[in-house]
Amino acid sequence: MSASEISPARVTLDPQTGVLRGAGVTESVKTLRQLAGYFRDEAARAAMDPETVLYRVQSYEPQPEGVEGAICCATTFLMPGRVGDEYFMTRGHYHAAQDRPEMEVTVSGEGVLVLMDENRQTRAEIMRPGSVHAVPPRTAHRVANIGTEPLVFVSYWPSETGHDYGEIVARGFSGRVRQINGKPALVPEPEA
Ligand code: M6P
Ligand code: ZN
Repeated sequence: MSASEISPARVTLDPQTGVLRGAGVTESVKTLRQLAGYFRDEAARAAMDPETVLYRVQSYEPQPEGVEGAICCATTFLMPGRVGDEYFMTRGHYHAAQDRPEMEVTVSGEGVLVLMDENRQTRAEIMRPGSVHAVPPRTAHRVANIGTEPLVFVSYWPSETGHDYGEIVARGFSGRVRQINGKPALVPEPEA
């Protein structure tokens, strides 16, 4: 029997910082300019510096989006801050392949995962270092940073999943994470 080489991983995820490195890792940035229309107080958003970075996402997708055959992962670095009384947050989305789930694992910081089902029922889970969150199929998901430091979390989903932002752009979430009397709360959002 001849020994074969044991090779190092081609991609690494730093467990302390969440930083993903290696072949095939891509990065994207979302600024306040790109989140026009997502926050409750659009006038407050428009009055802020449009180049303010809200979040960065480092992704490792072994298959292209929409093509089956892999599990993808991504680290999101979501900055602290607010637009009016609403905490900085990701856009949020449903999945194009609606029966596909996702998982979020918090690395550092303090956040809220907002989950909205097909009937637009919204609930929320606290994100803390080490917390693990199952996003069920057919459930829109968005993350808000309620802390004072960056919120870092790692997401896992099947490569064939795909993102669907249409419904969120059109109708938003039925609840928003806002600072009420100095504390974060999930506040029902009346339909327009
Ligand atoms: C997580 C995952 C990604 C998503 C990112 C930012 O990392 O859910 O798939 O792209 O958050 O969220 P969004 O695309 O909704 O702005
Ligand atoms: Zn998703």
